[in-house]
Amino acid sequence: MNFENLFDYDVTQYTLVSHVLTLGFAVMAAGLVYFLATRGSVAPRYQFASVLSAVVMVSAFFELWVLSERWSQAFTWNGAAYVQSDTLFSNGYRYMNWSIDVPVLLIQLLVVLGVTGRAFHRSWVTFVAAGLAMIYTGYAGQFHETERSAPYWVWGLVSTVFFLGLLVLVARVIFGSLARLPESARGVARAVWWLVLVSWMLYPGAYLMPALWDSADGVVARQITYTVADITSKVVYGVLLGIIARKVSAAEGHAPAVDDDVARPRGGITAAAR
Ligand code: RET
Repeated sequence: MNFENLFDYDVTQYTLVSHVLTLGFAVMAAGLVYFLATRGSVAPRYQFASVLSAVVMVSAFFELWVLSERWSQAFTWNGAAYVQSDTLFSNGYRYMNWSIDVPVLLIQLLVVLGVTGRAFHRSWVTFVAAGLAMIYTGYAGQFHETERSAPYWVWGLVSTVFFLGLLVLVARVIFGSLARLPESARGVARAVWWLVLVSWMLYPGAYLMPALWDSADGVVARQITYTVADITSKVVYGVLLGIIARKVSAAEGHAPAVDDDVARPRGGITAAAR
């Protein structure tokens, strides 16, 4: 049982949650179009990263859509407030979505940063194992968030250990790859690190919300936090990785990316038309 089910909501609170959930899945749909449309601007070996972004978009779209439907079924207007109906709202759907998205987002990093061979295999296995362990221990803990008994804190803590391990690994992969990247891509790679650090920390923040702000406003804050985290960790992250892939492709001489990189089409119909 999630703490969303404990409160009544006024019109503003109810509508705000409904709007941010809708914003969430609308951005995922927009992201899907963007990642598929820009796929051809990178060298073939980086195009897999765009496909992975598209996979993340589709799974997040459906998860947030279901969650949004769930929100509108779980509460009904009684003339004074939105009150609980016979359907429960549940953030558990988010955890199921992360079990797809977290491994995919991390593998995407390896593809774009050009990690190959045994190093790729080793990082891939650790990313998936630590990612799933982080998610499922947190999933076990969130069932106890309304009473905040020992399992809530213990599972949350165990999950945090895996989370910190993952962050160390991500830092190693990013900073260990900088020397291999062209000069023009290094700043973006560092930005990816900061983005991961800040956007991923929002998820444990949302987990803690029942303990920090146990009220209907806390529910609104939690759903806004989740939406900001989703848009930054999935979409903005994918856009930044796409920029790195284009810069690396340009440095490797992939023609569409070279044009893109200097923002000035050369030759052909486009130049003639100018
Ligand atoms: C939990 C439980 C409490 C402790 C910690 C957590 C971390 C969750 C994270 C989730 C990241 C999700 C992403 C999804 C993208 O699609 C499980 C909330 C540390 C870091 C990046």
